[in-house]
Amino acid sequence: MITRNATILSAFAVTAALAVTSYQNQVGFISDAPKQIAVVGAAGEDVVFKDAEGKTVLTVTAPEASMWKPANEEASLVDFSELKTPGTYYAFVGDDSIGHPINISDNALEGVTKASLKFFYFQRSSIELTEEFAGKYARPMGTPDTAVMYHSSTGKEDLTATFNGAKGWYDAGDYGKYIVNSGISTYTLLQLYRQNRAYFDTLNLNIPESGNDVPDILDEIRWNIEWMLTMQDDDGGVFHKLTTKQFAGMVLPDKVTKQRYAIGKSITATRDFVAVTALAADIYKRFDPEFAEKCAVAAGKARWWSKQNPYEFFTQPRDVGTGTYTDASAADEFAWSSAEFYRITGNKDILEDLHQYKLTKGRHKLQGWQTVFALAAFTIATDPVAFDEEDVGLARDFIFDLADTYIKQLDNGYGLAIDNGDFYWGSNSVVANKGMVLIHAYILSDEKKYLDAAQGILDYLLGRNPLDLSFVTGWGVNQVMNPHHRPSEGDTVVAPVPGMLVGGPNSTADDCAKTYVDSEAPAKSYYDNSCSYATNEVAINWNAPLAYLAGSLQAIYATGKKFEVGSDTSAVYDITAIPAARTALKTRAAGDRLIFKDNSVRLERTLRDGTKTYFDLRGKAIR
Ligand code: 9MR
Repeated sequence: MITRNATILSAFAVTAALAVTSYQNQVGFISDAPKQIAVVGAAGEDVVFKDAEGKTVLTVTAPEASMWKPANEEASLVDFSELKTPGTYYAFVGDDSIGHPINISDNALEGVTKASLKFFYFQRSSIELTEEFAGKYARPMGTPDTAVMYHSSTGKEDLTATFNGAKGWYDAGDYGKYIVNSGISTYTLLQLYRQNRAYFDTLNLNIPESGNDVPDILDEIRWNIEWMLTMQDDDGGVFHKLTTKQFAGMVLPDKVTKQRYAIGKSITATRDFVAVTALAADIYKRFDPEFAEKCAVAAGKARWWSKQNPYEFFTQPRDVGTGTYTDASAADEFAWSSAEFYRITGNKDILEDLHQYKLTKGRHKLQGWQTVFALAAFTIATDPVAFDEEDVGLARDFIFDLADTYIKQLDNGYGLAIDNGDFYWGSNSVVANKGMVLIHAYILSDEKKYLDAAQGILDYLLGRNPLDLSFVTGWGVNQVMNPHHRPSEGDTVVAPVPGMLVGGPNSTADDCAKTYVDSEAPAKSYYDNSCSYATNEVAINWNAPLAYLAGSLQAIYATGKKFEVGSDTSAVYDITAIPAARTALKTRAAGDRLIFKDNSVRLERTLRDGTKTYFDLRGKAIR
C-alpha cells in the first residue's frame, strides 16, 4: 500500500512540475544482457548515467516518445546496454536523479531465480517449515493429509474410507492442491531444469534435501510429484483436487482443521498427470530409477483410464466452493500428454494418440492451466530425435508463430512485448509465459531478438511498468507488500513470504480492486491489498514461468550456452510391460459415443444394464 501512495505522488509530480519519471528493472541487469529503461517526459534530453562516485560513465539522448497502450502513456525507451561493468549506477536528467539505483552484475538474476524456486518450498503441504530453511517464515506443520476422505463426486463406493494424500504444494493463496494446475507448474519447472542442467545441477536452494546427490530443484519438484501420485485411483483415473469443501480463513495451515477431500475425477487432471509422470520418468531416471519406473507405470495406467473416459470433465459439486480448474476441452491435454508419453515409449499407439491432435494453426495459443498445446510444442520442438519431421515442423511453426507475434508488439515506448489483451486474471503469468515462448524461439533459432524480448518481460515484472512496482515480493525498491496469501496474512511477520509473483493488473477484476480498474490503462488495474485475489494473489502456475524466465536468462548468460536442441535423448520404457488396470474397467460404463441430437453434439453413455444417459461437451448431464 505504501507503493500505491508512492505511485500516486510521482504521477502527481509529473503533471505539477513536468518532472521526469523513469521505470526500470529494480533488481538488476546481467552485465552482458540488454539494459533499457522507460522514461517519461524526457524526449530529446540527455540521460546521464553516473557511477557510485558520481562520475559520468555514459550519456544517452532519450529518443522520441511513443505510446505504450497498456499504460496509456508515451515514453522514451533509453538503451544503456553499453554499460557492462559491474556496479551500481544512477540515471540523471539535468540535476535530477531519475528512477532507482541500477545494479549491474554477472549474476544479477541469481537471487531472484533462487527466491522464485524457494517459493515452492514455502508452499509445501504436510511439513513443518523450520527456521533453518524458512528463517522468520518458519511455521508448524499443516494439513498432514494422511487421512483424506473421498467426496461422493469421486465415484468411490466407500465414502468412510480415507487415503494418504500427503505432500504437494499449496496451489496459491489458498491451501487447496489441484492436479490440473500442478500439471503445467511442474512441467514448467522440469523444463527449466532439462534445458539448463549445468546451471541447476549445483544451484543450492537451502531446502531440507540440500546436500543429497540430487539437484535441489528436482528435490523440490519431487515433493509435488509424490503428492500427484497419491491422487491416482485404483482404476488409473486421477482425482481432480484435494481441498476442504470451502476455502479456509486467512490463517496459517496448522489452523486448517476441517476435513480435506479428494474431489472429482477428471479427464483433464488425468491427462495432465500422464504428461507430468511421463516427463518425470525421464528426468528422474538418472537419480532414482525406481521412482522413475513408478512414474512411468502411473502414466500408463492413467492413459488407459483416459482412453475409456474421454468425456469425464470436472463439474464442481454443489457443496464445494474451492477452485474449479475446469474446462470444456481436453484436446490440448491429450496432445501434450501424448507427446510426453510417446517421447518415453516410442510406442506407435501413443503416436496415433498424438496424431489425433496435431499442432495446427488454430491451436497456436499461449500456454496456461487451461490451454496446454504449447507444452506439447515445447517438448516436440526441443527433441527432434524422438519425433518425426512433420510433428517437429508443426511444433516449430507453433512457437515461431506466437513468438513473432510478440516481437511485433515490441515497438512501443516501454519496449515491451505486452499488449492490452494480456491483462486478465494472472496477467503477470501471461506475460511470463510469453517469455517462455520467446526463450524457446531463441533456443530453436539462436536469434538474439527473442532472448532480448524475454528480458524485457522480466524487466516489466521487476519494475519497468507504470506502477513503478516490482511484482515479486522481497525484491525491488518498490515491492508488493500485501499479497492475497494465507501464510503471509496468518503469520506475525510484516513482510510477505519472499519470492512470490503476484497475479498482477487485471482489467476485469471484480473484487476490492474494482475501483482501480482503468479501462484506458489496463496495466494500472491493480491493488496491492490482500483483499484482491483477482490482482494480488500468488499461485504455483504463476511463479513457475517466473522461475523459468529468470532462471533461463541467468543460466544462459552465466554458462554462455543455451540448450542444444536434440541433445538429450529420453529414457525409454516399454509400455507393453505396464499393467493397464483393465480389471477396474468392468465396473465402468459399457460404452460412450458422440451423437448429434436436438441440434447439438452430445455424449451418449450406455451403461451395462442398457440404460442411456446424455452429457453436453462440458460433461454436464442432460436430463
Ligand atoms: O488462475 C485461475 C484463473 O485463471 C481463473 O480465472 C480464476 C477464477 O476461476 O481462478 C484462478 O485460479 C485460482 C484457483 O481457482 C484457486 N486457487 C487460487 C487460484 C489463483 O487465483
